Amino acid sequence: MALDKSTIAALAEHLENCELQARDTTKVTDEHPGMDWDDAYAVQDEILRRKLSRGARVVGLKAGLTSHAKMKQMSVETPVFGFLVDSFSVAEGGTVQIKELIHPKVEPEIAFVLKRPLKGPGCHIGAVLAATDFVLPGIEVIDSRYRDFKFDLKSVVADNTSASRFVVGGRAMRPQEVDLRTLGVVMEKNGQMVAIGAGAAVLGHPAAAVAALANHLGRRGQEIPAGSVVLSGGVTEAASVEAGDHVSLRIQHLGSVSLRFA
Ligand code: OOG
Ligand code: MG
Repeated sequence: MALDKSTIAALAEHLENCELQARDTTKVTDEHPGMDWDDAYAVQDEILRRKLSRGARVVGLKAGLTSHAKMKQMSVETPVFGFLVDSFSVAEGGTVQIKELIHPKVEPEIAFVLKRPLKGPGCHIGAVLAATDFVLPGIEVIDSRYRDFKFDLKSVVADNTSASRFVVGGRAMRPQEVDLRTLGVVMEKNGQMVAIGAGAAVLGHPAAAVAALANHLGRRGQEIPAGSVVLSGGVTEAASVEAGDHVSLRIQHLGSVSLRFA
């Protein structure tokens, strides 16, 4: 660790306030270029601790930057991991208030719900499929707290990987019943297609993103708890949204899920 405890606490407070007050900021590494990976995750952990102390509940976890489209869009090369709390969750067909957010974007994702915990190291696609109860479509609303969505990996990790809102729904299917690599993914905004892809865009197989998350947590002595919803990462580039937009995601065999922005 390169940063001391009080610096980490101050950064977490600042980033969380930006989230809660919908204001943007410069990226953390501008002021703290020496920040290392442990510092970045420590800031994220401290944001979680602040939320838990106010009564939030963790409902899931997310992997991000797991497709080449996303890595290219954000000019980075490795996946990142974050948490999802109950206040991020939007009801199927629900409405997100744009004024609560800075510059939201939506991305189509395949969500996993686990029936058994998953622990790394050594977690692999087979273990993920065996521990998964079902998969279903999910739209993640990301909202980087950094100006113009410009960041490096450590800054985005500190910012809980831009996590903001998410919705899951559609038809839950056992992972054995579908080929997650060839599942077609179509996202529409106001009835116009804005993104198409297939499951394999996520690390060759979306379960590989869940395995990477379990391995990441395993290095820190943690696991993915049973019952967690895990967002495996945007299949395509994210699309900007504004008030009045209606976004729907259809995934082959898994039905559709939608949300609206007001
Ligand atoms: C980082 C979060 C990326 C995904 O699914 O790739 C992410 C960002 O692009 O702001 O959630
Ligand atoms: Mg995402």
